[in-house]
Amino acid sequence: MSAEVSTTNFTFKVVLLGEGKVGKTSILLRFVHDQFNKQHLSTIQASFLNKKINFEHDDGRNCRVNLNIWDTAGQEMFHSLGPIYYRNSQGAILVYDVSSADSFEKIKMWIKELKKVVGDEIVCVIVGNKIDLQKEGKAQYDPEPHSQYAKSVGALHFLTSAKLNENIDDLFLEISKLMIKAHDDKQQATATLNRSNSMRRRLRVEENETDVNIHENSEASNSRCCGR
Ligand SMILES: Nc1nc2c(ncn2[C@@H]2O[C@H](COP(=O)(O)OP(=O)(O)OP(=O)(O)O)[C@@H](O)[C@H]2O)c(=O)[nH]1
Ligand SMILES: [Mg+2]
Repeated sequence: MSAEVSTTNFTFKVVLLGEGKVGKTSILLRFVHDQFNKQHLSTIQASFLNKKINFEHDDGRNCRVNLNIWDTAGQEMFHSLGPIYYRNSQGAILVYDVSSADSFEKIKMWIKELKKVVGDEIVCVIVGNKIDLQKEGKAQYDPEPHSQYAKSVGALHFLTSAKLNENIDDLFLEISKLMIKAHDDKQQATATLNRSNSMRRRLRVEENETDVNIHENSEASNSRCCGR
């Protein structure tokens, strides 16, 4: 007889951020449609795609995650639209191009902005894309300082190639696991807060009841004292 394992459903909003041409759209198209386009078509403002993934979590739960992934425009003129897309997101994927030092500097700026505007409410993953260029000898890339930086800001660091479909599925799987953890932690914190609030309320009620008892007792002793 096989025990039926229940599935836990989640829906998360994830936003792709980073400089123009780093490969945000390519990462999304590879993940959702398993496609790659050699041409660069600048994203205008933003667009989104959905994808559901199923997996067994490390804690044994069967999870079904509905990812609502927003692909934003990297061009500077669209930068001010960022908060519209990241404010209600549970996850942010910050993409740079491993062959462009400038694009990594842009990541630092995004991290600063996210920490300032949404704090620790959002799970951040930093992604160095186009690692195939290294293999082809078209880029010299040392990932170590970037990994160190990611660690220092509490973010995971991933190296991907949308072109060769390397690490793309893992990227979305890992960010999903982190968002589930953040969701669980938040629920636990709320439950603890509710428990301590109801405890405080009960203590207050008990204090009031004690007042009444004291009052009643003192009336009783008064009446005895006065002999009425
Ligand atoms: N070699 C290589 N090229 C890539 C990879 N990913 C994307 N590209 C190319 O890089 C260029 C830009 O890719 P996009 O996905 O359009 O970049 P983007 O970040 O969405 O750009 P914006 O929409 O302007 O912000 C395109 O020519 C892609 O074919 C990759 O992993 N390896
Ligand atoms: Mg794009």
